[in-house]
Amino acid sequence: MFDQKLKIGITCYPSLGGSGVVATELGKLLAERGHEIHFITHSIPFRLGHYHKNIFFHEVEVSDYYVFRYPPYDLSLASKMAQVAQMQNLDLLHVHYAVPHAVCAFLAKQMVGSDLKTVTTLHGTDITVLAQDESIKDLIRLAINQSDAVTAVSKDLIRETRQLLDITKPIDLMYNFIDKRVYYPRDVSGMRHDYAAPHEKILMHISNYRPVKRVCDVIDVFAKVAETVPSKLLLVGEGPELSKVQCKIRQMNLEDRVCFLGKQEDVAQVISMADVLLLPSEKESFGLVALEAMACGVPTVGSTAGGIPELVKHGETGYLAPIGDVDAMAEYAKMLLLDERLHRQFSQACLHRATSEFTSDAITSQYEQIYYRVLGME
Ligand code: GMT
Repeated sequence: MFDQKLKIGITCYPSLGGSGVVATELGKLLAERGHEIHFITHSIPFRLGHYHKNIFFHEVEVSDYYVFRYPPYDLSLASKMAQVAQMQNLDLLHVHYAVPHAVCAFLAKQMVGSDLKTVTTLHGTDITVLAQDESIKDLIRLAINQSDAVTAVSKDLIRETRQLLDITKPIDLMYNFIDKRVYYPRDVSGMRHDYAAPHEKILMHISNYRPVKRVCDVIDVFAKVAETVPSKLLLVGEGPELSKVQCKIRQMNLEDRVCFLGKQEDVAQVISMADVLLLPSEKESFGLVALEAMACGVPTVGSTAGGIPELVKHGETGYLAPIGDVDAMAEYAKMLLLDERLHRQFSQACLHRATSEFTSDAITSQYEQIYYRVLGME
């Protein structure tokens, strides 16, 4: 049964974030294995790239009927899911992020019938932030309970889902993964020279600059490191707190030592320039960027928030300190940057851990097993 090819609808946030990246990469990998993948989203997922055999895109169009003060995207999505499921004869819908996608999948299933199975993957703030909101908590609980299978990207997220929503049904652990054909240490010596002198180290932060990322802590850590280590800070990405961060950099007179790279497509190339990745988040269900760094041989210094300790092994592939403890994080970063032998050892451990524990091959197979299970094909 396990080689039976499936027809799978995937819904995610197509234009941003780790959840969109994981959903899109998973879709591509499943298509490579011969499954037929139908993305049902409002725009083409940004990581989809060029043409792929077995991958189809169905655009959700929102009605702008004049009585609607707020165009009802969720209803259009649910209807589109049901239409695509019926027309393409889908076996299942795999939705990433509980709100609104799992709720829409539940509605679609009501329209299509119980032969259509639904799998929900929880990614983080759909639980750690939204499930604390009393106005939608019950809706999230309903969507999770009505899914045929639920997965979450760390043990910590499973624990928090159970605690916040009082969920008792099984939740499968499904870590984020990397494609080792893409994520490996790149030779970026030429690029490094664009940002740092040969004797300078490079610290890097990559995120969407939401408050949960605590990017101001990144600046505080870097300022302490830069007191003793000749170094540069490269900031990658953009988001709501970027101007606050820029202001802090000016106030601390660090403009000459910090470079803004904005959003970058080729993360593996950019991340390979770093000596250390900084991830001091307040909430982080997994921390895909730390895995991407790990696969490129770059250790992470960050916080112990959420699922980060399940990924970054303290004292082996990076160092972790309590949220907000910028002094400890700076000391750890200095240890790695001032001791080449230690850095090489951590870098090797990173490569080993990324390629032994978090490969796309293994994790795609685990998702397939879940699909076969909900379809009764085990
Ligand atoms: O980190 C973000 O702000 C983006 C967010 C998302 O919803 O796309 O990422 C979440 O999902 C990723 C993929 O599973 C995880 O690696 C991130 O840790 C998680 N972010 C948070 O929990 C804050």
